[in-house]
Formats: sequence, C-alpha cells, structure tokens
Amino acid sequence: MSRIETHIGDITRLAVDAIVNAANSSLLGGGGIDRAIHRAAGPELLAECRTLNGCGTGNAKITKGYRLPARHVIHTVGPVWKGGSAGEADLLASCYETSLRLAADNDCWSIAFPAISTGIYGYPATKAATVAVTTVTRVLDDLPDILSVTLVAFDETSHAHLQEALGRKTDAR
Ligand code: AR6
Repeated sequence: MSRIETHIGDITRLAVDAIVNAANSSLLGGGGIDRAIHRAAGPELLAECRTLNGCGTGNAKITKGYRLPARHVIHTVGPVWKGGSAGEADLLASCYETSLRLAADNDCWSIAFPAISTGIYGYPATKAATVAVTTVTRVLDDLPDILSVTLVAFDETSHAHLQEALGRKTDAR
C-alpha cells in the first residue's frame, strides 16, 4: 500500500507526528498557512521560533507543536516563483526532502505537508504538485520507517493537481 495519501482541509487540525509549515526565512510568522499554524499553536511557538535564527530557502527547522494536535512543526522555506529558471524546482524539492529527513531524525513517522510555495510565493500549483509527489516518492524509498505522508490541499483544485501527479507516478511504474 502507498505511504502517500492526500487530504483536503486545514492542516492545523491533523493529529500527525509533524505538520510542515510554509514559512519565510525569518521564521517569525507571516500570512497564509504560517499565520494559521501560529494562531492554532499559541504564542509559545513564536517564542521557540525566535531562538532558531531563521532558515534558508530549501532548508527546514523543527519545533514543538504546542497547542496543535501535531507533536511537532517542521518549518521550511519554499522558493518565491520567479519564472522557473532560478532553481525553483530544486529548492522546492529540497524543502520536501530536508523536511522528511528532519522528521525521521526526530522520530516523526507520520507527516503532513501543505502545497509549499503555491500561495503567496506564487509557484504554479500543477508544477508544485509534480515536485511534491516525485520528491516524496524518491525520498521515502530511503526512509522505510516513515509510515505516512499526507499531502494536504486547501481546496478541490489543488487536490485535483495532487491526484493527477500521483496518477502519473502510478502510470509510470
Ligand atoms: N491548511 C492547509 N493548507 C493551507 C492552509 C491551511 N490552514 N492555509 C493555506 N494553505 P502560503 P507560500 C495553502 O501562501 O506560498 C507566509 O506569509 C494555500 O492555499 O501560506 O509558501 C509565509 O510567512 C497554499 O496552497 O505559503 C511566507 O512569507 C499553500 O497552503 C509566505 O507566506 C501555501 O500558501 C510563504 O508563501
């Protein structure tokens, strides 16, 4: 059975070992999902983030989940879309790969990802879904202990992009 599943809805409600936040390099909060996660986790999350000295694009850092049902939050910084020839795909893939490895290093065996970079950062949703699915599939081969990766879409359209990307992966096998 596949360890990759999809879900439509609010990532802050998921009771998994770690949810991933699409943050910015300050790690001090912002709009979109970042705001939703900080609001649901409570002020202790921002206090811990202040100790982390930010995070580079494509990298990830882990904190506790505080008032969230998830035990941990993995904060990653996606690339801003600049047309596609500024290394965006590699940086986005690095967000997924670094977050998964960090999860495994911290005994997080169920992880939920949002569609990193596809909101305020402007990454085209179809292309981002392909990067998410291909990267998670590749990295999971190397991390047999991870039990489930949930790719979370906030609406039906994003969900359709994920399903399409997962379908292409199945066809190719
Ligand atoms: N649950 C699941 N998905 C969500 C939720 C939610 N509660 N809220 C939004 N999304 P964005 P980015 C989806 O803009 O593009 C922040 O200010 C949303 O529909 O949150 O990586 C940071 O601080 C979209 O598909 O993140 C950075 O400055 C996806 O999550 C900047 O935005 C990502 O949208 C990061 O931009």
